[in-house]
Amino acid sequence: MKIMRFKYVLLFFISLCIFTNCSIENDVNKIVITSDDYMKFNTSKITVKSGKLVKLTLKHIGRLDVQVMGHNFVLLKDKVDIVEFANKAAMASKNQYIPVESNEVIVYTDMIGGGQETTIEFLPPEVGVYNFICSFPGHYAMMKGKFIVE
Ligand SMILES: [Cu+2]
Repeated sequence: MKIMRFKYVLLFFISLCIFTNCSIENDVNKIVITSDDYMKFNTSKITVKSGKLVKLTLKHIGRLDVQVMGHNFVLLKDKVDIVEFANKAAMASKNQYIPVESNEVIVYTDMIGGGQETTIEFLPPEVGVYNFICSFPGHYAMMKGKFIVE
């Protein structure tokens, strides 16, 4: 009986170890980007390691409302034209400026306003260089950069 209980306790700790694996935490690509009231990201280049989960946080360190100065992070698939995509996105106001049923996007965050932040987790696409933009109307001209998977 005691041995049985010991087994369950052991099993419990093993599964705890698997589900909350802290060593995996070191294996995560942790990215924090800030955006502001001046229509800017703080970086135009993000580099991540292939095969490792990306945990990306977008912060809006400005004060303006999401309706006026909303920002998001949109990672575009290879060979997607930024201008063409952004023009379509600009019309998708009801869908957080992401074209409905778009197959041009790898991943995107919520649209946020001043003082807010949002986090997404995803597995990076295959090794290569991708474009990221903010899809709020008109922002892509200044808010864009390269997302490099190596
Ligand atoms: Cu923006």
